[in-house]
Amino acid sequence: MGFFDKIKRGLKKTSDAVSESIGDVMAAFVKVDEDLLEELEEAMILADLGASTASRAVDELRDRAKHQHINTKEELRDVLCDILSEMMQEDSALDISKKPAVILVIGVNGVGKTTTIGKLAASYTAQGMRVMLSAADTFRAAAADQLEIWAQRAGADIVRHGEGADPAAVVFDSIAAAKARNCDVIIVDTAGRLHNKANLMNELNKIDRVITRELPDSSRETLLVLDATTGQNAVSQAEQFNKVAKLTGIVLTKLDGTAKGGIVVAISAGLGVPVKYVGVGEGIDDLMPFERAAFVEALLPTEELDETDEIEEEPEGEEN
Ligand SMILES: Nc1nc2c(ncn2[C@@H]2O[C@H](COP(=O)(O)OP(=O)(O)O)[C@@H](O)[C@H]2O)c(=O)[nH]1
Ligand SMILES: [Mg+2]
Repeated sequence: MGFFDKIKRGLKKTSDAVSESIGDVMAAFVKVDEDLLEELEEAMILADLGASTASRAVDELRDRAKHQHINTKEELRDVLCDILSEMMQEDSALDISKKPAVILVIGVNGVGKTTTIGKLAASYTAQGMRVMLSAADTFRAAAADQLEIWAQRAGADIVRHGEGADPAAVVFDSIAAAKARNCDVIIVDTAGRLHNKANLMNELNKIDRVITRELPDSSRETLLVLDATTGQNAVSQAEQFNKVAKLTGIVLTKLDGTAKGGIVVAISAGLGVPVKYVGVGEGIDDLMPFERAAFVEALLPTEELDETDEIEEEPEGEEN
C-alpha cells in the first residue's frame, strides 16, 4: 500500500473531522470574499491547524485570489492544497549517509518513541542495514525490555544497562559495539522527563558530547516524537523541546486514532522543523515517511465536491 492509501486510511478520523469543518465551507463555496475567508479560517482552527497557520493560510488565499481565477470548488481545493503544502517544511529523508549514523529519539513518556524506534529499525534492516539500538531510557527497566522486544522483531542489535544507569554511558557502549560490528545506524531511545527541564537538558547535553567525541564525522539526526492525539498540547511540547535540543525532525504518532491530525500542518508550518515520519498504527509497518503534498491531498475532502463519485460504474463484462 502506498503512502497515499495508507495515510488516507490512517487519517480517516481526521479527514472526517476536516470534512465537517473545512469541507462544509468548501461545499458552500461561491466566491472568494471576506465572508468565505473568515469561515475558512474558523474551520481551519476547528480542524486543529492552529490559529496562526489558519490566519497565514487565508491571507495567502486572499492574495492569490487577486491574481488567479478561483471560481469552482475544485479550484478552491487545489489552491488550498498548494497553500497548506507550501507552508509546511519541505519533505526530506533522514540523513544517514555518514556511517555509523546516529538517530537520537526524544519526547515525553507515552508518545511512541520506543515503538517508532522499533518500526524505524525494521525498515532499515529490511533494506539490508545493520542497526544498533541503544537503550538510554534507563529510568524504568521495563523501557529496555520493551526496546529489546522490538530489537528482536526488527532483527537489530541492542545495548542495554541496568535500571538507573547513566544514559550517556549506555550511548558510549552502544557506539563502541556499533563500531566493532560495523553497524550502519545507531538509534538511541531516551527517557523524556520534560517536567524537569534542567535535568533533561543536562542529560541530552551529556549524550550529545559522547556522540560528538566518539563519532565526530557521523551523520546525526535528533527526532522529536509527538502524539498527535494530544492536539495543541503536542504543539507546545514541540516548542519546549525545540528550546532544549537542536531538532532535525519530527515524528507524529497515532494519527490513526485521532481527529486532530490537522496539527501536523500547525507543527510543520509553525515550528520550522520538518515532519519526517508519521505513525498510523501499532504494527511494525505502520510508520510512513512523510509527504506533505500527499498528506494535504488526503486531508482535504473531495466527496462533496465530486458528485460523479456517486454514480455507480457499469458492472464488468457487459460490454462486448
Ligand atoms: N495507534 C497507535 N498507537 C501507537 C502508535 N505509536 C505508538 N503507539 C502506542 O503508544 C503507546 C506508547 O508507545 P511507546 O513506544 O511505549 O512510547 P514511549 O514512552 O514514548 O516510548 C504504546 O501502546 C504503542 O503501541 C501509532 O502510530 N498508532
Ligand atoms: Mg519508551
